[in-house]
Amino acid sequence: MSAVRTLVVGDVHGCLDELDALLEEAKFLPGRDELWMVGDLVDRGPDSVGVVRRARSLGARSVLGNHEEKHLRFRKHAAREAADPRYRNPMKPLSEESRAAHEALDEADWQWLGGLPVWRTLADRWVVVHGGLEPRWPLARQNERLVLRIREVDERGKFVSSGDPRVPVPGSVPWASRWRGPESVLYGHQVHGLERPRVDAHGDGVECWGLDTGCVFGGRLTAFVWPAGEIVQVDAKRAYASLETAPLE
Ligand SMILES: [Mn+2]
Repeated sequence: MSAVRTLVVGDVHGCLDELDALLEEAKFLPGRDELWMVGDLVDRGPDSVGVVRRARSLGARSVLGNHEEKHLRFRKHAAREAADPRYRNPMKPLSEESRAAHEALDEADWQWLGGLPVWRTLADRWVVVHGGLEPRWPLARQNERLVLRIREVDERGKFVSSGDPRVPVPGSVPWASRWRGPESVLYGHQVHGLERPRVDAHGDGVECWGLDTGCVFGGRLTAFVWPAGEIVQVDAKRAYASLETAPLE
């Protein structure tokens, strides 16, 4: 029997068939191996609820993605609206598919989603977080909402955004290119490419691996395998959404 491994899986976005194929490709063995996820299990793809249920049944440890956070926030507003007819949910309505998944999640699913942490640490070296970390602050001072959504930073390592993820602020760079540790980071959220994960390595043992290789956009689903530091991937069966036109947050 081989040693205990932890698989850290990139953004699944409802791609249940690909998640199952990836676990098979990695010869994942429940009870021996651990399954970790970088968040955004839901939305855009064909079976968000199925992915949540699979994650739960395998005892997966995920961090919170911005899509889970949005569903949880929507649910809180909806509950308040139901209790108080004068209250208006300030959020935009969910898309039709998001709404269908939202309504199909059961109480145990919501409990599980509501308990997801914003980051986890793996083996005293790696931080697993959905979006990333703001390089101007140490881990302990990160903003918990921002780390779900960060993509680009300015020259001082401060979060910047044009409001449209497809339009970078002039002079901005991916946060991972400025992060100097001491933690190494495994993250998702930003599709840097549809094939290989993005790796930023600074020569001092600090590495950032971007594991979202756009499965839902017809790319690949990627797992980082700890402690070997290897990558396992499967191809998407098809593109379920368009990287050019899907609303990004
Ligand atoms: Mn995301």
